[in-house]
Amino acid sequence: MNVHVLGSIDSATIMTDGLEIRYQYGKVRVSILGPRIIRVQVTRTENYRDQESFARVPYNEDVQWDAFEDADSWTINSELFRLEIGKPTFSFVVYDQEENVLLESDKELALEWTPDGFRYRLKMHEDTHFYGLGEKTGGLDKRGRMYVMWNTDSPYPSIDADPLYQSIPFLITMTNNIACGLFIDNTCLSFFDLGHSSNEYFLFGADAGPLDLYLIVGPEISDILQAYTALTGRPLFIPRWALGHQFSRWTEYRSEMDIIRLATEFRNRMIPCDTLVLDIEYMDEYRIFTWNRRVFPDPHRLSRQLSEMGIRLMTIIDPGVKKEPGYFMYDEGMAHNFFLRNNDGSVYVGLVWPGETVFPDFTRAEVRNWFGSKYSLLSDCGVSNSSWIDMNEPSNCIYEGLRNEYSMKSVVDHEGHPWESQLRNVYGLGMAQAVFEGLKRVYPHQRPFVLTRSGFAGYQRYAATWTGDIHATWEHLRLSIPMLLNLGLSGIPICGADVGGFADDIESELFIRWYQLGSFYPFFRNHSNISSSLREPWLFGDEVLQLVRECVSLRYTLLRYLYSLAWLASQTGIPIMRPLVLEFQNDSLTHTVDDEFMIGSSLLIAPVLDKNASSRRVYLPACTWFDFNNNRCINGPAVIEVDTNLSTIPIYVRGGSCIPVGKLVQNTDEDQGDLHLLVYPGGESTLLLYEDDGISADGPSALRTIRVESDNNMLSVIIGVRTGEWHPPIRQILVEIRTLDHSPRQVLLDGIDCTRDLLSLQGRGIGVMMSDDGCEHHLVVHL
Ligand code: MIG
Repeated sequence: MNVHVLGSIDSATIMTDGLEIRYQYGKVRVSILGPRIIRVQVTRTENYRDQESFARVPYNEDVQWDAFEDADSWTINSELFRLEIGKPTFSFVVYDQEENVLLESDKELALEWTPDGFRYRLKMHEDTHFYGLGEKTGGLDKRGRMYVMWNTDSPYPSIDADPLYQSIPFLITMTNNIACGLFIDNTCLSFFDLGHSSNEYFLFGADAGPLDLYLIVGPEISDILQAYTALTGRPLFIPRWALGHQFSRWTEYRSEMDIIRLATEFRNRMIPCDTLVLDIEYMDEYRIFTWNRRVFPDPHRLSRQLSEMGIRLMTIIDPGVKKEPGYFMYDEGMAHNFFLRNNDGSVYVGLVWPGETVFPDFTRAEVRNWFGSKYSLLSDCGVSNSSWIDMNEPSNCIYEGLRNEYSMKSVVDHEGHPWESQLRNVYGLGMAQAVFEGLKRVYPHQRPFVLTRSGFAGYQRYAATWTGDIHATWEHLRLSIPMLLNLGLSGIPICGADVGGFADDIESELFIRWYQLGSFYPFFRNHSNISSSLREPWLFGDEVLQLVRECVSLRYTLLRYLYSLAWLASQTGIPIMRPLVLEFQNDSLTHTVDDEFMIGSSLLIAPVLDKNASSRRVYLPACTWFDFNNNRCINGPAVIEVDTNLSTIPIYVRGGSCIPVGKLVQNTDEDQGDLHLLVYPGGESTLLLYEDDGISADGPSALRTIRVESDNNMLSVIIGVRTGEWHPPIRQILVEIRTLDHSPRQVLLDGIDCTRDLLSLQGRGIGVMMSDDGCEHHLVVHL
């Protein structure tokens, strides 16, 4: 027993929000922050933290609890949990009120100090699964692996590369179907050994910095996500256009006509598209906030022409500023002392695209304000209210074959403390904040869209993300699913991977499979490397073009559903793209499924991930399912083998669902016409339909609840009253009840028999039309 860790107990005090225990060599503070959130801080010095948290937002919820002491433990009891603290080594056990153990530290050696940091050891059971940790390689379940949090540019990452671009030290554990969250609010290099070096324990720790833990009590994963995003901030609500299809490529543009031509192709070929994205070559020798005027003499004309075609322009911005007297960013930053400095007082100079580069210190509010205000230069050129921010790990020294990062060990923060160990991991978060807030000042009444490569826990407040420079391989296609699912389980609901893969050439079969999967990524962008084969969908032949058109079009018809889910994510932290375990937590067969996923609660997507596949296996959890493509009913739980050809995207609808769809449009600003509700029997559900103008930050919105209930004899749809001040254009509601293989006995709309007015929808089922007058409507179908 390692009694020297904290030593003997001096005193213990019960405070208004918890407990403080003073040991011979340190002290511990346990605070009950909310019904599900326990904060545990341990220190061997006077202060629990030297710095405010970068991840947190203010949070405090009332909670009733009481504490008891006996010879060698304390017990804190509240409505949702019981926490037992072992005195001698500061071990702890978290129970739910049914006596299930959620988390249990080792009794003998829970905490260990390392030279400047700590490690904590917790018990792992046979049935323990691990989720979260943000953007990581590996499967959905992280068990058996070891991960490090250290923001790193990882050009062309291998299939199990670690660390990657961002750090989210937030873990969800689940044992016997009961989940618990663990957030380590420490920005230094941290690690998670999840059964990599032991079969009985998992460990986490950090090289330096505070031991500041949050334990988040389940039992549901969704409870934990709501609490975690209450603590670290709800995800930004992106504008609707950001859910549209985007096309991007790192390439040397020859003239603005290259961009106009792309837009024209998308329109002529009827592939819906919302946004074209310019990568670093649009700048004047990589000077941020400038244009290469030889190629783009009049960016405003370009953006105007695009906007006439219903396409927005988005541009990349890197953090690094070219070191060049006379360049306004450099001169202004130098004049105000905005750049990171070395311990000898000189400005730190790195090597990035512009050559010698200096780095704004985004931890300072005045630097964020300055940087953010530069977005008026882009808005003046008609660039949309958005920014793609890259290289903000920060990436440094691209000339050393991209692999050798320059050390930034000599850098100190504004107060002279070492920067790299404490602040490297929040560089991307700070940049995202600067950009988000800058855009909000430039466009005060609109919601910005920021896409960042790097970040730390909490960056969901400011930005969406993509998974960096993955390869155009079948392995990376498959890997993108667990990566995005775990980002979603880490508070980042808006995420995607480069459709078509960033690096390498691509064959047409992989390309179409990637589009079919990518159509369901929350963030949906085709992007590729300067040296990869071209990715324009029309370069792969007519068949591929047609298939790309089909899956992109399907996404656009589902836009109302996706948009409501994006709104829901911004209110709750519950992701759009969900692992099956989030929806069916009690079904142990879902716990490791990561080649299928749900979109919301209603759609299960099982994309084809193998070359030359003529079928694929699909697991359908316990409920009624309908094949979206042919309405065939399948009763789960079931493992089915579904035949596939190049055009197949296996999609299953959960029985009892209502999916709001709309007319196919070519960009998301177009009106989608009548509100078309696809309703399925075989279960029940409640849908929250959110609508607004798609872009306003403070404009009117409308919300309605649509409730479906059904049994063998009856199906009812209750369309709740529309609340809020947003009004749709005059339109009808079409309720389409799919899958009915016979005419219903009777159909009542608001109590009136309308059996004879049913629309027959060419073998797809029946339809009922009503006016969308904002009032409540009841539809009852007697089968
Ligand atoms: O060192 O801006 O991940 O999406 O195209 C490469 C050029 C810098 C890395 C990004 C990638 C982008 C590329 N950037």
